Amino acid sequence: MAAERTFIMVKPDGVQRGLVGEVVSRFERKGLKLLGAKLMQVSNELAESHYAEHRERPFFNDLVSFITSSPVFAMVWEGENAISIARNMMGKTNPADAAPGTIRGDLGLTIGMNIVHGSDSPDSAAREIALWFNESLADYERAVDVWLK
Ligand code: RTP
Ligand code: MG
Repeated sequence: MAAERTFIMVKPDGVQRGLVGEVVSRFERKGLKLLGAKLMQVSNELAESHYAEHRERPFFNDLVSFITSSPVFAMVWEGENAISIARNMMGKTNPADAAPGTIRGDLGLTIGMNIVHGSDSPDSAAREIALWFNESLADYERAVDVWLK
């Protein structure tokens, strides 16, 4: 299977709690390849566009307020099955249901502040990468890649 790309973001709670390194480290150790990363303040426009699928949900305004409340750390990671692998590593949406060993299961408490976002399908990954990264992504080889296939 060809390498897949996914959009991952450490949400404001993760940045405020000093968990950026922990999250990056987990994806690095897994073998995924980092193609882009930036700490950024999210505008209302970007937040509403990112979470457009939830526009009619009762928690939409709270979600937009939360994601714009403090900087996030936005990333693109690449690897075989990167989208589903990252989702599995994140754990279920509600940290109360997320298994130990997952990011949300190990580090989170409530659904409103669940530390990370990850694309949930190839279509959403393509949409989110285009939305969050105007700049070109890194293009490089790693010697370790021969040990990950
Ligand atoms: P995400 O998009 O952030 O990666 O999370 P997800 O796919 O696991 O969950 P999703 O259904 O897309 O929901 C997006 C975010 O909205 C918040 N949420 N709150 N109060 C609620 O019932 C509720 N449901 C969802 C969560 O922060 C979730 O990550
Ligand atoms: Mg989602």
